[in-house]
Amino acid sequence: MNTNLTLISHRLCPFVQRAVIALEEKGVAYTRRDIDLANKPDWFLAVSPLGKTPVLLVGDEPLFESAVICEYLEETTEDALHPADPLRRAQHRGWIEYSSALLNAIAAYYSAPDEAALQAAASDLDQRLARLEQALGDGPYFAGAAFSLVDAAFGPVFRYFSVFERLGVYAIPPEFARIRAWAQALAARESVAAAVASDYAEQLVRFLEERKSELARRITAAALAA
Ligand SMILES: N[C@@H](CCC(=O)N[C@@H](CS)C(=O)NCC(=O)O)C(=O)O
Repeated sequence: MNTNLTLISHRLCPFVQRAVIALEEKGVAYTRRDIDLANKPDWFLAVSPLGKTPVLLVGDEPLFESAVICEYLEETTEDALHPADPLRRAQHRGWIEYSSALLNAIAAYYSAPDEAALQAAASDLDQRLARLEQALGDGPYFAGAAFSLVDAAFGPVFRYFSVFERLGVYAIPPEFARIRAWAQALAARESVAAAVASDYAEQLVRFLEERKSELARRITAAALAA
């Protein structure tokens, strides 16, 4: 690709990470520009109709919505990350949508205002993961040996769970062995690791502690007791 690509990003945003992973997998040159979503610059608002990251600037043409950005990269670059078969490709798009719903469920979990809401959000996560477990084959990736855009979408999902597990607040249930193995394979993939800074876990914990949520109270109490 000859056009300059700039990915307008936020350091923790899971949707940004999808686009970074696709760019890295395809070996496409790009510049990443992180912004502060709590203090959005005017130049960002001018190119982001929903005021959300990611936005990919293709030259000076803005593209918004992570799934759309990934589809554009797929159509314009080498190294396909979608299956060639139209039915399989459509199914992959469905599972990418599923990962977006899972990200919303994760946000509901870390924003839950009280104990009852936190427990309800955790069991909602369990149910969503149970359905996902049924969709998986032998791995290591979603569709077997080939890394796909579904993997790019779930890498950022599992990153939350790995931090939650380290904090002792939530983990992928052990009976979902296929998901646990898949999450490990994704964490070990170079493109997935490269999508965040090395201090991601500390930054995420700080972000979680700043919520006025039950999870924030738990993390803070555990840190005080340690
Ligand atoms: N559907 C969008 C979701 C993007 C999104 O929600 N981004 C968040 C950050 S992870 C955002 O920019 N939120 C706006 C804000 O925090 O003000 C996509 O897939 O790109």
